[in-house]
Amino acid sequence: MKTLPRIVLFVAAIGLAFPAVAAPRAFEAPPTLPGQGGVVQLEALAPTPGGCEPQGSISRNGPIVSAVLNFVRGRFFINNPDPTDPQKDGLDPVELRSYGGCKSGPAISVKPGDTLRVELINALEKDDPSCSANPPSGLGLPAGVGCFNTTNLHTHGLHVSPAGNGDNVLLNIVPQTRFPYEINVPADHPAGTFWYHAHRHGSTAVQVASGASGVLIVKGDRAYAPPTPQNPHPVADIDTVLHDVNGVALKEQVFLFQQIAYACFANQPAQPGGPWQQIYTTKGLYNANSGPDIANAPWICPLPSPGKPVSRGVVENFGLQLDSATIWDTNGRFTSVNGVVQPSLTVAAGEIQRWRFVHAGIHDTINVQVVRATPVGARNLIADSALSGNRQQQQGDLLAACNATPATLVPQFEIASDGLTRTKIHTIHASQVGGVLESNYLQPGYRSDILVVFPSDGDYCLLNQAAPPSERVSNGNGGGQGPSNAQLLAYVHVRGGQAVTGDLQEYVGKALYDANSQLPAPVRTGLRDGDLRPWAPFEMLPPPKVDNQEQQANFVINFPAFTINGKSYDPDIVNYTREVNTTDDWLLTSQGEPHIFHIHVNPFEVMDVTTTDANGQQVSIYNPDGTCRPDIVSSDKQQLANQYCGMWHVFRDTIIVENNYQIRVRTRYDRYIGEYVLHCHILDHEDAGMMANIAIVPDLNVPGGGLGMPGMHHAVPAAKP
Ligand SMILES: [Cu+2]
Repeated sequence: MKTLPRIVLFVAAIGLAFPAVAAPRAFEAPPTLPGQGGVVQLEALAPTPGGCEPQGSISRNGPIVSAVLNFVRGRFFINNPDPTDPQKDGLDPVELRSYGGCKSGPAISVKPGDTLRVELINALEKDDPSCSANPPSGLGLPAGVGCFNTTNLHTHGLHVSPAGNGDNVLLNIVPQTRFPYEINVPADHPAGTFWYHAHRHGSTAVQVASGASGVLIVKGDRAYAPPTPQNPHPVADIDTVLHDVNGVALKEQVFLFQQIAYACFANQPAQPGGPWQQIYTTKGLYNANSGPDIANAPWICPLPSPGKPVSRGVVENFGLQLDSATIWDTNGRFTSVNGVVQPSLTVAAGEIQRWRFVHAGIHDTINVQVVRATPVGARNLIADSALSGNRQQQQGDLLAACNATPATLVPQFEIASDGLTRTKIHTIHASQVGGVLESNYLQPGYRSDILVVFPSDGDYCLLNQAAPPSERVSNGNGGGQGPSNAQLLAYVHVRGGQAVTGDLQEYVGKALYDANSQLPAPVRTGLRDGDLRPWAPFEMLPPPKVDNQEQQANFVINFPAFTINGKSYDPDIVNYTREVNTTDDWLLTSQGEPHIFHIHVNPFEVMDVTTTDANGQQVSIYNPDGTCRPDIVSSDKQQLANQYCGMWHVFRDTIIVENNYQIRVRTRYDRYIGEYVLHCHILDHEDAGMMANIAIVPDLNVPGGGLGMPGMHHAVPAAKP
């Protein structure tokens, strides 16, 4: 017993001599809401003391799913693999606007035909300087940005009503109030991976960059049924075939990728210009007047000392923390997976899993690759889950250990894009086309469901692969905003199981074939070969009526104006008025730098992507069979086209619009009338004005679009722009 203090001292001395290496962090599924629970009182929702206690509840009564979702300032910790981070155990204390005080929003799961009732409780403080008539100058708020404590809720990708208390993002849920959302998920809604996030114009980017997002899964159990003359395309869910020969469902993992842009401030509320003006970086304090040296330095959270205040990690300064095309690339923060940075996941060899990827970040591309690791030198950093340093510092070790080559790249078999089951499995691999090492290119808002299988024991990296220079946004030619350095998203340790020696695509096909003997022979054989049409909710949209004018959305930054078709967002203007149950073709373009088109309520079909050839002509990047043209994808200048390979006639709700490309999509305003929005899903652009209102009316050929009665003046859509 007497020796104990000396051991403690010895350990403490080691701790001083060598910076502590953060312990590996286990992969965590997203939090879930407690199954039962009373209504939570507003006054009970003070900042959470630490850790994740998903305040709120969820319960089911027949088809009614009732959830209480609390929007609170949560205090918790984000692990930081950088050993120069002086915080205890490498855990940065943060205080962020969050759902339930958790690092990522609770996962919510519903079935087609359910009514999802969400009691959204905004428990943030009424005192909100960003919402005052004269916000503090130091916050650097562009016109229209602010009210960071006002919120609402968007169910991204769901085909539900945008009106009333449905998926209505034109609502203001102010602090210290609650609102009853009622999301009626139609009985014929496709099963898939969707998500929810805050969407109040002006505070969307700050809130989503704080982690105010969660996965929203629609689970389906509709088995394959043969088409009949009365029902030529019966609804069936891919979920019903994703099981093993014993009927046990394939293991699923949710990867909610968040890019939480927290910074620690030398915050002195009384300073001129207002609070939240000085961010700690490795090179000193970063503020609105800093030169590029400090503005591009990684952010740190030092320990406070007398005379040196250090805030918890927060997202409060729009100008410093969000409003830059390169800030996420330089700030040193890590993309987290369900709230954990670089978690470790263990999988058995030969086990097919379904991974649901959700890009819940606000403006940076994630180029997902799965790469087999090779030991480098004496220490196997990947096997030990022991990469350390900030992102830039990890780069060397990561490139050596997880070098992507045709031999190390593990294919991803994509079964659904943006939640919607594809008509054919899309393999992301070392492409036959131009020899490109493909990535699963995820832009903010995208979802991708993949099947993945690891061939043998060993260690693997889930990478956010670096973008080549031609895809960088900063090279003057626009680009995809992929990271300049490869980054590790997660460690995957493959242990046990059965090694797979043959072709992985054949292995997955055979496993699906063997497990689904209930299917008619041609359907079963089709499934083996990647044909998913029986489970795809959409195949083709019939063309619009000939007199329907092509709709356009052209994204341009005319600094400081962020515009669509030359106009910044004006809540008072309906920019597009269209008729329910009709179809339109749309042309999407960007100038200067890429933007990300997202429209609510209805998905769209990607009809074509064209770019300018050497003669100045617009040419399709696709061959007639929908594969990418090798001469276009392999040319140095056109690698951006890779982003669109695999999208031909695919249904999505979000798509990157590269400058120098023309994107043609087709959409049907199915079933729902009401006002909703289309916008850039680079959410700081959206807040700054890159959004437009669209009204879907019953009938374009009658007064008022068929809304309201003659003489009524309060529901008449504005004239077309
Ligand atoms: Cu944009």
